[in-house]
Amino acid sequence: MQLLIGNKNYSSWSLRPWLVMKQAGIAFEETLVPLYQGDSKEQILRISPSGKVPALVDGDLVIWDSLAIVEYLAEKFPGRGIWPADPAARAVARSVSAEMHAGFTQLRTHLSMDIRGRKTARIDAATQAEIDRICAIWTDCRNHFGENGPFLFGAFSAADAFYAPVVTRFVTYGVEVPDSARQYMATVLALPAMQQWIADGAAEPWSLSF
Ligand SMILES: N[C@@H](CCC(=O)N[C@@H](CS)C(=O)NCC(=O)O)C(=O)O
Repeated sequence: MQLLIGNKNYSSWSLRPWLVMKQAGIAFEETLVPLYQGDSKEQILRISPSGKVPALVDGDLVIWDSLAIVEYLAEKFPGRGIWPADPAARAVARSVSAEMHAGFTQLRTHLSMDIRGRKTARIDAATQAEIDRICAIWTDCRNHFGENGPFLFGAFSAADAFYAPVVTRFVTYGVEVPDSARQYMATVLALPAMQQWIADGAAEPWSLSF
């Protein structure tokens, strides 16, 4: 399988399926197209019909969109723990992942992912409300489903991958969060795969300003 991704420093959507695949031990080749360069769109469109990354190529099949990719992988590799095994936990994991996939527009606009950057953001009331909602999601998941491990649903699952870019944004913009959230962030950041992604992003030559 081949995973088409954007810059590791900037492409939050690419990080999600990449991290899922690494954590699930799924072998794949990664193809990185630096975003917003002269021919980026053309290069992406050669593989991804939406013109966006990520896209997963499996033989003749192309799957674009991070959530569709993760669902495909969960079906193709059952038993790798991509979603929690318990149906109730799995349903909530899908809910919080879908909430991230479909929402948090203030965060996306004002705190865009720039992993190696250290910035200050003007956090208005609407953005703060989204930050509070994310911290509440993390606390609720940890309290209800997290007893068997340090992640949202105990063991690592796709839900953690969906929130991994938020973890890096909170670091980049020095967002103040409760201790429980800080602990969860440290857990995600300590993953060897996250460390690899962060180091690869830090070494990239491209610099984008949003
Ligand atoms: N809903 C899509 C969003 C994909 C997306 O917006 N990707 C951005 C990069 S993080 C992109 O490809 N931007 C390049 C462009 O629009 O030209 C997903 O979940 O995969």
